[in-house]
Amino acid sequence: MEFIIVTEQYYPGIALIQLNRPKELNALNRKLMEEVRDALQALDKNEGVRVIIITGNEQAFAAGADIKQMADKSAIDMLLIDQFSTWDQIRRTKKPIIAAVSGFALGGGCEFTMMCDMIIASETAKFGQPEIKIGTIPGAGGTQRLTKAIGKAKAMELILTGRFLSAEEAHFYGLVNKVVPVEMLMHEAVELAKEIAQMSPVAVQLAKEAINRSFETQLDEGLAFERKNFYLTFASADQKEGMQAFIEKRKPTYTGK
Ligand code: DAK
Repeated sequence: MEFIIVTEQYYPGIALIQLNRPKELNALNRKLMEEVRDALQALDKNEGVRVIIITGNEQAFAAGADIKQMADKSAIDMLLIDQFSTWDQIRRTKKPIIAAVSGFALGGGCEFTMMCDMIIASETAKFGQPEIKIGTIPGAGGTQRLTKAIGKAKAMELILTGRFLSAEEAHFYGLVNKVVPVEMLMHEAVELAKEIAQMSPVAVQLAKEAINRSFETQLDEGLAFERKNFYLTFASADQKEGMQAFIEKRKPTYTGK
């Protein structure tokens, strides 16, 4: 491994992957991402590992995909390189992944943290999708996952301006689980991992799978489901009572029928 450091038993049952290209702020070149994919596949098969933590260093989790590696590529080059297959493998990891983030998590770095299952951030963490500033847009799920995580208005603002979100704001908007002082980052990530590691690994895997499923339902499907339930309320006595009470300017009496 050239660009990552893997510690299989960082703590009993807990593996650690550290992104290790510090001079380039852990810019995610293709080799680094392939190494991450290979490490995750091996850890997924390793029965001694229950939870995986991925971290960077104090300056950066990752400042994005490697711009220097992409700059002169054509659309067809990008298509043929097909980095998506590597990134897709990462999100197929069955075991829970906690991202422990300090410093920059930008562009592909931010998208990488969102492909993890939970995020513990240090007070110095900065999240953002600044691709717009270099003439492109997020390519590894940023427009979808960030929008789902923090809502349309804020995601629009971040993606269209390239502004960063502080750790505090990221917590406020629900992007991260917890914000801690830098020196507590790994401790906090391990505490969370330890708790999960005590649970049935089968149940943890199935729960992770089920939660991720909720992101795969299309809006149309969700709206159709909502609509059927909306119609169904019109089969209830309570809907009749509620609307009649409104018209008669009185308090409704519901029977639950
Ligand atoms: N790529 C390559 N090198 C980078 C880099 C990056 N994303 N970010 C930083 N570096 C390098 C800098 O070039 C510099 O190298 P030297 O000049 O020393 O050789 C070194 O790291 C230190 O950076 P700075 O000197 O710029 O440090 P500062 O503290 O002044 O600034 C910064 C820190 C994070 C604000 C700044 O470095 C910055 O703006 N970086 C770029 C952030 C960015 O635009 N990120 C988005 C990149 S586009 C896909 C998957 C993913 C993606 C696309 C497709 N597929 C699966 C197909 C994702 C795309 C992106 O992420």
